[in-house]
Amino acid sequence: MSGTLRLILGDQLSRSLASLTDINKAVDTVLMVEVMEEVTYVRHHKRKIAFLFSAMRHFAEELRAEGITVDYVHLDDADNRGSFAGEVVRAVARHGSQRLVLTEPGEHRVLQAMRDWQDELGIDVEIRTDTRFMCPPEMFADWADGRKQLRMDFFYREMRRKYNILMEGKEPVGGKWNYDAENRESPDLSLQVPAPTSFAPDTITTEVLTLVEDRCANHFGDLADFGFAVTRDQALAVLDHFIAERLPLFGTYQDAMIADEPWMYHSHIGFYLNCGLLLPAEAVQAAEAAWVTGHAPLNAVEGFIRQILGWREFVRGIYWLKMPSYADRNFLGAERGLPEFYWTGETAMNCMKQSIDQTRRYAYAHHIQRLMVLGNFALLAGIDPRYVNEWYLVVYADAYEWVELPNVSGMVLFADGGYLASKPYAAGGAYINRMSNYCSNCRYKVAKKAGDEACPFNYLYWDFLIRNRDKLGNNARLGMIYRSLDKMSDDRVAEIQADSSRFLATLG
Ligand code: FAD
Ligand code: DLZ
Ligand code: SF4
Repeated sequence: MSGTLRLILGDQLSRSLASLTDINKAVDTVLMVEVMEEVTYVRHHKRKIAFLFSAMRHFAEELRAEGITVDYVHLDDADNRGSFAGEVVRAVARHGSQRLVLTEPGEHRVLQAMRDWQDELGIDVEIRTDTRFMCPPEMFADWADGRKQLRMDFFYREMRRKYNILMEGKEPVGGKWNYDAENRESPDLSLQVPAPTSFAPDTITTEVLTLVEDRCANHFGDLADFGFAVTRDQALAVLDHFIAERLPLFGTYQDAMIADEPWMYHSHIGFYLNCGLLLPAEAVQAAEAAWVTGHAPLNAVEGFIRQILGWREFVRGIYWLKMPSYADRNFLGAERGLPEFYWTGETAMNCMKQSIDQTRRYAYAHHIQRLMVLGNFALLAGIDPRYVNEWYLVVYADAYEWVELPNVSGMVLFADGGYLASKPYAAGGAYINRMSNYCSNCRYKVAKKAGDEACPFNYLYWDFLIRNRDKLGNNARLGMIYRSLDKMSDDRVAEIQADSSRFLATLG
């Protein structure tokens, strides 16, 4: 009798994955497939593809070393049908399988397809819950039930209590749930930021880099100096180095941006959490332990834990609760195309240029670059959420729809009308100037409000509020800002609109 076939996707590289726990090494087969459909349904960044293929190939080797049979289909294999479904059909025939075990995927699109496989394949298909997350979708749905708006802060408190993280009995350690008042310092240009943890490509990675250069030549992004972790041991080393070297200053400089310094005091573990090489619980526990031993202060540790136990689980909860309609939300009716410079970096706005160039080189930008520079511009300029979502899904090596979509449509673009965020994260140039050194080397003048030399974020900010008054005017958190707008003279409003029209017309 043939054993069970167990399909492992590129973002399921965890030995503790639900579909691997009961594997029978004597008869079962693990199936892993590199397929063009996943590479091109959006044309992912070259570095992201290379990272994932190398991590998949290393994971397959590790399973084999354990005595597990792995059927690994390479992108260039002659009969590769190019899709999950096509490769599953071939594998079922190859192995004479009567049973296929899966773990639920990270994207609604793939889950829908998997649900049809039972009928299409005529064999028993079992889809298991992904137990690697700390908040199962049902628990999130219970928490969200009856709430008109969802607020991460309240969800996060529940998670702290549930997992007893940074708690003293029923109270948060230190008496506060959130220490952001001590975080978010402006950048200190004399900082000696530690170098990122990086690994020289081995034979497997070198082969993959050649494959990606060859097959994905017209995709966005660079492959030079590839240094991602591609095994669990390497990913654990990234986490260890973060805890040892960066965590103590994580909170303080969480929002700071310095030209040519992409990595700052962030952890750079999103790539590994999202493909399964690291688990969220172990990152949370490592950070908590650093506080217990006195290695890192509470403001840093709490801030870091909130990102993983709070934000990461929160956005995933929203994704599964609201899909598929969430992907179509466009509350502000934004219709503009994506400016070409999001791909080329050719713009005189230095903050945008720095963030895009770095994204092209590393498939990475930290949260504030994604939110307050690249996202803020897309919001102010009124770019259609479909294009913005596609761009973010393509360009970051940690991007999968479950985490990318709520961040972009909910947090950045307010496309869900305020379900995830209580107000749009819109800001003028002063915020970027306060949190970075970008403005000192820009063709535009951040202190100027009007005219050709003025920072575009300054007039676009007000233009955005004027344009969307019918949708945002009643938002209590924007009341003061709209009152300031009301005090502006008609001439000033006309000037803002003229500057904005002139600038937006240049975007094509
Ligand atoms: P750190 O700053 O060190 O944070 C630690 C971890 O916390 C991250 O690795 C991540 O797992 C988690 N985290 C932090 N913020 C968030 C958040 N808002 N949502 C979910 N998890 C969070 N994160 C992704 O993992 N994939 C994405 O596709 C993605 N797209 C984003 C798009 C936009 C517009 C914005 C504003 C944010 C996005 N984020 C995304 C969240 C965040 O920017 C990244 O998780 C973070 O920059 C990854 O770098 P890091 O590992 O150094 O994170
Ligand atoms: C992102 C990605 C890419 C580029 N290629 C593959 C692949 O060839 N095989 C695979 O199993 N997974 C790949 N992935 C990750 C999938 O897109 C991801 O598993 C689904 O989107 C579900 O989250
Ligand atoms: Fe960006 Fe404006 Fe500063 Fe230039 S002046 S870097 S456009 S915020």
